[in-house]
Amino acid sequence: MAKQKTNENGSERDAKKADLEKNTVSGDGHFHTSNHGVRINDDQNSLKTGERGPTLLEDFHFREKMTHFDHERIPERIVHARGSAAHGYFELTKSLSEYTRAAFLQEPGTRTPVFVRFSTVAGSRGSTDLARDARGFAVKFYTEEGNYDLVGNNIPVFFIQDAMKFPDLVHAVKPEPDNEMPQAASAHDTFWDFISLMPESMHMIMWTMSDRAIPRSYRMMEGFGVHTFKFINDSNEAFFVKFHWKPVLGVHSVTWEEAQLISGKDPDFHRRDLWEAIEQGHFPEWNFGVQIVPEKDEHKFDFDLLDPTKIIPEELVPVEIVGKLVLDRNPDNFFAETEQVAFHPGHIVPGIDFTNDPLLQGRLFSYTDTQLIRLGGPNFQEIPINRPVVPVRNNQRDGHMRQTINRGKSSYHPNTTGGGCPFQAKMSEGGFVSHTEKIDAVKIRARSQSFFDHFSQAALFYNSQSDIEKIHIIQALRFELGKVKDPGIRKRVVAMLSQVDQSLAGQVAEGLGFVVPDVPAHLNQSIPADGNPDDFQPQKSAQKEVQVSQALSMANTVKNSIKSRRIAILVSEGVDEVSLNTMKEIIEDASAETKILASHLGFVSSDSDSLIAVDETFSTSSSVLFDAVFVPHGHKSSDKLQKDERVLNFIREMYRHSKVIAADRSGADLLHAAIPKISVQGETRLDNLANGILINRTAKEFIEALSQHRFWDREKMLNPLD
Ligand code: HDE
Repeated sequence: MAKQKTNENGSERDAKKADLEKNTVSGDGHFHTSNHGVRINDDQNSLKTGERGPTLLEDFHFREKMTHFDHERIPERIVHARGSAAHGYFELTKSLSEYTRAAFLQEPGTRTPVFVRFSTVAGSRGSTDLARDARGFAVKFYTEEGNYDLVGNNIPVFFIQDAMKFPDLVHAVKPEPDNEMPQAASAHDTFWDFISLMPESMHMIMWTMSDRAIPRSYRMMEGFGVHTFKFINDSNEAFFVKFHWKPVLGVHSVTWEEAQLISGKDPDFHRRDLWEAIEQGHFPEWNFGVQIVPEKDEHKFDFDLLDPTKIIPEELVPVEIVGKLVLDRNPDNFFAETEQVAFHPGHIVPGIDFTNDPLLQGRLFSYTDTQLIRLGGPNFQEIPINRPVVPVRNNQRDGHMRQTINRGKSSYHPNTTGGGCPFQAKMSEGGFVSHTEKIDAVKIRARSQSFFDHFSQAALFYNSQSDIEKIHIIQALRFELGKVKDPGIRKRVVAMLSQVDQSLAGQVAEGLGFVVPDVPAHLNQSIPADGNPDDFQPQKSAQKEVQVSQALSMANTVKNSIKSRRIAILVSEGVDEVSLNTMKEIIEDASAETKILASHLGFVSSDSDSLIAVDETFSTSSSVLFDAVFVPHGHKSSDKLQKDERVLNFIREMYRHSKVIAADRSGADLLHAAIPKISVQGETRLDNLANGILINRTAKEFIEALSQHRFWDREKMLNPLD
């Protein structure tokens, strides 16, 4: 008998299975089989008694196929249901051995495979990517010491201070229970009712009402660990640490009007953007930063490090960049990977530990619990995307869908039947040992006084914004509260805003048609055990160390690249081929992407009668899916474009959304037809570099303008708060 291939366990059957595996899972042209491996001869017709007769119960293939289909959906995540993910790696650039003994943070150059999932929070699985919402930024590091999950958001603070309030927050923001409306939106009564009674949420509200909550791309948003964590080094010293992801492409957003239009035109906008960038080799990249505070400095700040509604301003503790994250591979299968991945803030490795942040402590319970219902049982860690790269050996056994075939008698510890295996690892052998922390306390259901300043950092955020960012926050609040039906809720929120900034509250109130009301008698629901609710007022310290923080404004972000930006080129018959191709090549050389848009698919003929291939039409595409527009030279082409209302609207939207608009010679006729002229130092003209409108400008000027992302002054000229 020919020698059979064997795997490491010597099982012939397993070896054979491994050989066959790719045939059954890849759908790569091999025979169709049933799930018990029998080749299927007819997948078109069910088994019947006669060609026109009833279907037979014995049709095992039909029943198996239909049963599987009937069970294809699993419960979606209760929050963060809508998401997209990618594989990649984390590379350490600076050793953190001084602070932590985590193996993957020791040697610069060490690469750790990662799987990263981005998400919105409130919407269900099929909802739009462009909802006004926080974004999840969850990273699973497959380290040599086991999996480490950094399950963060694109906003560095959270709505609530204690996990006890999480179900309330989520119930309030989700669609209302009587009519299941609105989907993926916070602009409704229950959310704002809850917020109006929850002053601790005010800092996070400032962020979610800012443009941070409507990112241009997952690739252009920051990520934060939110809680303060602990690093523990080899000498068992502890350091407080906050984690940051800083996108190499800078932090950029769309406008609220755009977000709403994109939600209709392409609700998969962020998912598509991430997928396509990776397919095109524009691998998304972030720098990894840490803010480190020695244990002895825990009480040095005028806020509590354990309070998840607070940041550590970068002016007080700078962010040190120590690594980079690169996403370079799309998942093979959305369900198997993106849907079944199970993150958990409790997945930590030696050298990293928790703090007593009460929000974090509560999360440590919730994440395993939710996987039990979502992924169907306790063996979710065995799903391929969740498995660590190191072996798993313990005495856990059985349960739904167990994959591991444990051998031998022993499933307990201590034992002799299994030779004492698996052994416990000493700290020196890489065993995880929780950091020893002295706690001398009474059992109490309460919150520390040091958590009660709810407004200073909300004000810090607001004060750190540029003028246009402030305007966007006011507009967002007018929109959200304008959708609220109960006037009492609106007024309570505005009263609370007055604790952040009087002029902010005044302008929001004006948009809602009332004057800023008095501050309610007791704003604070976080009542200490022995306190009288009526005595308890939130504090706002008079003078804070940091009044304005540069890092909080997107106006100060990186603006040096047009990599992977999308530029629409509008054409019609008679377009000047040289004008078009020159610009197209320059843009593509700078690693940006062009799409040729015309009124029909197929080809348009140029002025020299060559055929130009059309990528998308004015009906299938939309201005909001692009970062800039270019109209090439060509009298005939420009004339025809001007007669198309869709094209005029395309340019007008580009103008309203403060994007770069460029034209070559007669292409400018279209711009003149679509947008108003601007008066610059007494001269009325359209071309204006400072305003992002470029006529007959050089390629260098175009690239520089586009790397600015937006020209917000244009918006200011439109009197946005009128
Ligand atoms: Fe989560 N959160 N969360 N969360 N969270 C979940 O876990 C929870 C919080 C975050 O892409 C759930 O597997 C509680 C803060 C992300 O799969 C659930 C509390 C931050 C993701 C859960 C919080 C997050 C989740 C739902 C308050 C930023 C998506 C499905 C104590 C630091 C991960 C799941 C992914 C998902 C509970 C607060 C981030 C129910 C109880 C703060 C990025 O377990």
